[in-house]
Order: sequence, then C-alpha cells, then structure tokens
Amino acid sequence: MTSHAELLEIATTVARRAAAFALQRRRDGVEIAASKSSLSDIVTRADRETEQLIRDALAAARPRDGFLGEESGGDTSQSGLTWVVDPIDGTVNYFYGIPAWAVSIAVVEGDPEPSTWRALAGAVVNPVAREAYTAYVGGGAHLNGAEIHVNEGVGLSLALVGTGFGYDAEVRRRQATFVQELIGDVRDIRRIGAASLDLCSVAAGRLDGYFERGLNPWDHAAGALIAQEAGARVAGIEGCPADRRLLVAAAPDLFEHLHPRAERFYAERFDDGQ
Ligand code: LIP
Repeated sequence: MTSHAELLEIATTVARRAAAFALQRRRDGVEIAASKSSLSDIVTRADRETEQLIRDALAAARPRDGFLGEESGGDTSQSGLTWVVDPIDGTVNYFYGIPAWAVSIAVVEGDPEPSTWRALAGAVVNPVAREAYTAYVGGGAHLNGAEIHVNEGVGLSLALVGTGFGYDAEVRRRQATFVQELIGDVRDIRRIGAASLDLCSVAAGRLDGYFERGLNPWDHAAGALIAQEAGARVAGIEGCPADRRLLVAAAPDLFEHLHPRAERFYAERFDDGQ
C-alpha cells in the first residue's frame, strides 16, 4: 500500500518535471492550439504537450490509477485512485508571459468528483517563481519544504481577497457585480488568474481569502487540499464540498463572514447550469 507521503513524492516529482518542460516551451514561444468554451478560453500546444508528459509519467509510476486531465479527459481507475491534473493552470497568464501559472497535480480516492472524492496528496509548482506548494492529508502544507499556514484573526474589512472570472463575457459581467458589492467591505481584491495559485496564496498567508464560481475539478483539486492542510476551510454552496457552483477558502474565522456573502450572491444570481 503506497503511503500518502509516497503519493505526494510522485506528484511533486512529476509536477516539477512538467513545470520545467512548460517553462522551456514558454521560452521557445507559445502557440495557441485551439479555443474551447469561448474565443478567450484558449489552449496552447504546450498545455497539451505538458499534460501528455504528466500522463505518461503517472502511467509509468502508477499504471492502475485513473487520470482526469483538463486537456485529454479521463481514464477510469482500477486502483480506486485517480490523478486530477491541470497541466498549465493560468493558461492566459502563460500565453501573455505573466509569471502566475502553475502545474497542478492531485491524487484523489473514490470517483473523480469534487463532491465525493477524498484528496490524498497534491502539488502546485510555479517554475517562474521557483515555488512548489505541497501537501498530503494529515501532513500539513509546505512551500519549498517550509511549513505554511493561513492568516487567522483577520476581519472581513481588512481581508485581502482573491477571485476569478469565467470565460463567458455575460457570466463575467455578473460576477463583477459581486466584486463591486464586496470591494468596499474588504481591504482589497486580487485577481491572480490561476485558481491553484489563489488557493496556495491563502495557504501561505499571501491572501486572506478566495472565492470563485465556475472552477473545474482540476483547477482546485491540489490547491484546495494544500489550503485545507494549511488551516483553511474550503467549501461550496451550503457548506458542501466545493464544486463548479462555488468555492470559498479562508481561515475558519474569516470564512464565517466571507462564505455567506458569496453564497447568497451566487445562489441568487446564478442557476446551477451556468
Ligand atoms: C483558470 C482558473 C482561474 C479562472 C480562469 C481560468 P485555466 O484556469 O485557474 O481561477 O479565473 O478563468 O479558468 O483555464 O487557466 O486552466
């Protein structure tokens, strides 16, 4: 039986290799391979090549495990474990050369569904910043091997809060109305552009809180575990596990004030299909 620490070692080793590859491809020049849900929702050749590198490395190390990747879909697990992968989270930042993108690799137990899975280990590697965030369940969270912890005792009015927006212009317009509502009640808002780095920023105390609607499983699988192991509460609508409808992450005291605001807005203004 492979330990959680051994699973994390695999995730971290593969994420570092993939991040180095993606960084070199960035330096070589980035080409858009296609657009997905909208013209602004791009996928680069490097996204696809990096995911294939990750897929091949994980298949060699753990041939019976399942795989769920942003670019190449899924393979059913025979072992009960599935690797959930975003090869380049923050694709638009990557395309523009903004140094806020990361390789995100998590391994989960059970179906690859955020509402039911149990995340066991996760690694988020930002090669430009030379930063590797890691966690396995019960092992705490680390940044480059040093333990990290969320900021506690921060009230809403002094909270630095991250968020993000969807690729659909109409959805973005409505999401922005919540930011307009909230921005006067918090210290400030940050839009980093990569959910995995938003969640790791909460874990490291670089953000006090984060919320977003419309995330895919691979966007938050690793970052949410890292934030939880750093002391954050991470949840969605009605306190259920985070999913596409909503993810809120913050230290428990701030969460009690931030989550109801986000939940009320998103439950009232969006139906589940959007
Ligand atoms: C991104 C997320 C980010 C969100 C962006 C985009 P991608 O993922 O990490 O939080 O605001 O719109 O979805 O597409 O770069 O993998």
